[in-house]
Amino acid sequence: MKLSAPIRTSILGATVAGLVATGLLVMPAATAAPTSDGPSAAAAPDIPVASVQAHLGELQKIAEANGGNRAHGEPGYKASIDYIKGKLDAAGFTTSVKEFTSGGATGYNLVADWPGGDEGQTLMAGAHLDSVDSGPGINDNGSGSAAVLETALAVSREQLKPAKHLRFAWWGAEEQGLVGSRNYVNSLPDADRSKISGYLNFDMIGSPNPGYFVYDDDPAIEKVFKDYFAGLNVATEIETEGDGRSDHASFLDAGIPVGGLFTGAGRAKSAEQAQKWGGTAGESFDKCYHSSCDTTENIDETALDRNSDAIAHAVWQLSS
Ligand code: DTR
Ligand code: CA
Ligand code: ZN
Ligand code: ZN
Repeated sequence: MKLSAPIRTSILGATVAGLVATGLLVMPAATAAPTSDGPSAAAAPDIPVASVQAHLGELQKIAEANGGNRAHGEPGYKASIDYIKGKLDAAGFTTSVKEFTSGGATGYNLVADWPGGDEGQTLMAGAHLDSVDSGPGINDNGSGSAAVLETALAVSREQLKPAKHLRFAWWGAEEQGLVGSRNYVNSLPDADRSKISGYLNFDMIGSPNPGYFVYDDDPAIEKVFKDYFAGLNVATEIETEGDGRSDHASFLDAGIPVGGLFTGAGRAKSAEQAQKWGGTAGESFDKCYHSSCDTTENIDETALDRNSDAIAHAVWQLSS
């Protein structure tokens, strides 16, 4: 007797269920579709530290050609913006320069969007581009600015097509009190603010007597960085100096998950830290912090290289 298909299916289903229940038939475990940020995430390319250092050399030249600094309100800052923007425009980014006023002077934020990805989930990475008045600000914060730039250029070289939308930013007037980044976050409509899945901040990542500090504001982002350095067998510590001390605070205060890296400023490296990281105990992580000697000579190449590669790793993984 020809059974109708639904009846055939239900008998077969019952038989299979019975066999499974008795252990006579083992079904393969259902495998969840690989999550977008699981092992399937493509690995980030190496960021050539020589390229990052070349950007630092250009920022040094800009300071030398503009009164010795790249500070808010000074010509060296706008020249820095123009340098970074030129590289991004040539690499296919959609860039915009947003003006603001602070202390009676015009400031500028540079925002660069990589076309594509889900704009409802935008991953941001940024760094402040301004220096203090007293010097060229190569570690503080040419280092973060150049590493974020070179990571963005790597996205272009690889023609990355991440699931999330990628946005990079260079902030003005951080040294005046996070003015540029606060202006950016405050000017975002709530709907746009809620689309930012995370903000990664990089302020001083090449200190000459470096520590390896990871922001601990968001556990998931923190883990990405900590696991990366663990893979290099480089110990890390939680960044404790910076609550409110850099541009991530502007995003954190708006409820956006943040993370980032830091190699230390004016505090002295302890004996224990020197034991695990090398360098000089009892000396500042950056003895030229906010000084005229914060030049291209004020950079530890290994720290700059490791942190640049960590930035690329996090951008690739958190946007996949
Ligand atoms: N305020 C930053 C330097 C700084 C001091 N502590 C931290 C912690 C995390 C990031 C940055 C900093 C500046 O002078 O730009
Ligand atoms: Ca590298
Ligand atoms: Zn500073
Ligand atoms: Zn800084």
